Amino acid sequence: MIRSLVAPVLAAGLLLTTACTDNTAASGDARTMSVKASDTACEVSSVEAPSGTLTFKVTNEGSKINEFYLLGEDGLRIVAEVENIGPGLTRDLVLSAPAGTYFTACKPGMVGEGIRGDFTVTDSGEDVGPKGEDAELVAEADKQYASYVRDQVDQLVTKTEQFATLVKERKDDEARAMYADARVHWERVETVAESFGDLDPQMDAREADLEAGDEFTGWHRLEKDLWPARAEGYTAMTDAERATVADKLVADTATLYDRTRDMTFTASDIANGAKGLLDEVATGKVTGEEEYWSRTDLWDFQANVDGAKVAWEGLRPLLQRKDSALDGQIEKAFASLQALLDKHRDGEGFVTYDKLSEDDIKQLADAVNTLSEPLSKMAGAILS
Ligand SMILES: [Cu+2]
Repeated sequence: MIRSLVAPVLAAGLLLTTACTDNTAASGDARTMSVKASDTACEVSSVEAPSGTLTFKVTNEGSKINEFYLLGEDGLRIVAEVENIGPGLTRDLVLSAPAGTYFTACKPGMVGEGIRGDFTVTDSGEDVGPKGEDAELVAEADKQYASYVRDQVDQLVTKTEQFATLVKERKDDEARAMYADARVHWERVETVAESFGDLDPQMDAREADLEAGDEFTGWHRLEKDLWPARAEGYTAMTDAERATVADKLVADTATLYDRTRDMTFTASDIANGAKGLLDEVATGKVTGEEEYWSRTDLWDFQANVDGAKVAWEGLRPLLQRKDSALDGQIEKAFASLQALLDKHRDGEGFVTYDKLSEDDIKQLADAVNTLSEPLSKMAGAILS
């Protein structure tokens, strides 16, 4: 779905940037911004910071759930974000940012372009990169995560092509049978896929999140046509409409494939991505909104958790050096969440969302929050 993000590095020039700095006390102030987010405003305490580890302390003073983004120069690429900030809450976004031009954005009510502002990261000239053994551990985590991303997108390409063919040939039973399984590969790397601002709305937008004038394409468009039962007064797609949407999905997936071949990830990217995946679960999957028509939300839920877990596992050697207690907390919370999810397994997959009781949903939501809490501290811990 359309929210969230990791901070993959797109430009070759960014590859040398770093994931780690220190001196939060000494030079920390200039790198710590407070953000007052309300339903109508997004006040960032400074429009500039020196390159290095930045902290945005985002306080939601409004009445709607809010999100905060740092966007790249193109206004599309999500460098890092924190979402699901309830009224009255403060959440930190910690990331390592190279010099460059950015935008800040708050998104009250989690819709629209957001309330944007300019933000500049100046070149501090400091060698803020991880050093010695830390640098080796980050390099190893990057290697692991990048290969995971490539592998998942590889599988996504194959399954999306098969799915698209079934849809076009109107082999609907077979298409329905493979829908959730194909999407797993998208959801495992969802924050990376979403970091390309253009692809996510085309491929994974949910109808409920569209705004006037937006075209409804991608996975969920086809999902609705395959499972129209909850769609009142629905007009089925024609063969031509199906072909257009299916072909576009295949083409967009091919673009995603190309863009993920040479991606590299900083420790900040990986850590914020793990948290972003959990945010995805909290805002879309546990609520049953993601797969409104097919009710296959638990497949996506598991896939987001899988992706977050892989990200954490890659960073563990570093996290254990920095904060082994936090690592232990994360480990425990992953295990509890998984045990709970396992209760809802059915054959190769899961029960559909409508089979969950209110109590089941509450338990799952609590377990997600219990994991989100320490996971949201991981970036800060490893960048310290
Ligand atoms: Cu999604």
